[in-house]
Amino acid sequence: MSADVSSDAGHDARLDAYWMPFTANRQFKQSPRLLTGADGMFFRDDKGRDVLDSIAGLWCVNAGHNRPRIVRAIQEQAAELDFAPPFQMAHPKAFELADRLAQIAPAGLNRVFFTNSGSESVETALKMAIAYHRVRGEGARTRLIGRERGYHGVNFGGISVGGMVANRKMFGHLLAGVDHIRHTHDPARNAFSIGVPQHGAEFADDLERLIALHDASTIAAVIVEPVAGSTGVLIPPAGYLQRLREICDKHGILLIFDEVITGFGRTGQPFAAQTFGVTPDLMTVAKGITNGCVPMGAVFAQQKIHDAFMTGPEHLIEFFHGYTYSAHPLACAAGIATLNTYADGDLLTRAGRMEAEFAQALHSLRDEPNVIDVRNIGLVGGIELKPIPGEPAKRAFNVFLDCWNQGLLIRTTGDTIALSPPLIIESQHIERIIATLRDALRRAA
Ligand code: PXG
Ligand code: PLP
Repeated sequence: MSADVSSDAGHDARLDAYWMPFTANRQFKQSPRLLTGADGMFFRDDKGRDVLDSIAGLWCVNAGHNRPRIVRAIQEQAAELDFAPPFQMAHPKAFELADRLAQIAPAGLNRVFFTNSGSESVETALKMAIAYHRVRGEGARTRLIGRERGYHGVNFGGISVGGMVANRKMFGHLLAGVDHIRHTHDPARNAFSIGVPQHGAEFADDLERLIALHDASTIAAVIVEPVAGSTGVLIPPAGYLQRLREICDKHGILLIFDEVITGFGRTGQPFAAQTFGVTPDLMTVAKGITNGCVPMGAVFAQQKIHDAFMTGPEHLIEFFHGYTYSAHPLACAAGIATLNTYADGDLLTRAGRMEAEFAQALHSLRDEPNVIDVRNIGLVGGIELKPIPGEPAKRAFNVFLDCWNQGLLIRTTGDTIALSPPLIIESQHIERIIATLRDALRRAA
């Protein structure tokens, strides 16, 4: 863009109209970072530089960028059937994709409801949980329990059960009847744990405290991320998820796993439920379901939950919920091609095979300046930095800008660096990520 169109703020005025999501808009527009192409492990920017992608776009491009099979499937679908209404109508690929997804899902999660994002998946799951109890005659179970530091997207249900303060405090009273169990972060006991931290299964007992307060008969569901991503990569302590499952079972409360980030191979199995051996009643996904290529999300439900709705006259709608673009043909075509691509490369279990090497590389940063914790599981890494006094998030943002200038895309949240590379990552990419980060951490000291 030419420099002759400038706004009062001293940047190109043609950047003004786009109000960017979750972005420091003014900082960005002074010095834009524009991506114009991608292939495999790399983005290309508008200056023609190759930028190594250590975050799979935004935790979504799990098979790497611009995979030919997925690209072709989208192109062919667009030319064949652009749109099909999803209410009272369908197209064949919606059934094919749901069936394929059910085959790789954790045990029993064999009913699939399509949405267009993780946020929509969360709203859908919360509504399913409340309605499920109602159709079974337990209509008093309306309360939803989330967890401190949780991220469940940005819609009102999601920020209500979510626990990231900045995402909630601006937006009023949110949903009524929501409470939160405590988070699982315990650096005093668990800092620099390699993989699953050993201490803190008892944090799950906080759910018993809320049950004692509200009574189980008022609680519909508990929603947690198996691994909390957005808040800065918190790995569940050994035994914690099992304990949550047991408490939910004891009290007839549904357990929802939000696997928007952990789904599709991130932790070493197709889903974190399988990695941790704990099966939820409902499971939300998005992102990797189409390798990030076309927006799509889904909710997986245990068959008993689906079947509970299948009562009443057969010509009546059973669940009054859905989106114009649920099971969009382009998304379904991309989803099927994505599952084929994952299968071809054995990608949904590759994070487990790469975990030890990735962990060792990450933890080699522990003695670099201001590193106060390193956390990892599968192909997820978190590096927590000591904040600059009085300027939270600044040190990590400086590291982010430095890495960008060195041709590496990372992600930061607060003062934690989060890494979630495409599952096709090779040793040479790991080495480059760690070397670039090491230099940037030293410069940010
Ligand atoms: N649940 C979880 C667990 C997520 O991680 C969502 C729901 C919402 O998905 P959508 O598709 O509506 O964005 C997410 C999304 C980050 C980051 O930097 C994480 C997400 C989104 C944007 C940034 O950690 N996760
Ligand atoms: N708002 C209005 C006025 C609508 O008519 C619709 C859908 O028909 C929506 C919102 C919801 O849009 P979507 O189904 O894409 O979520």
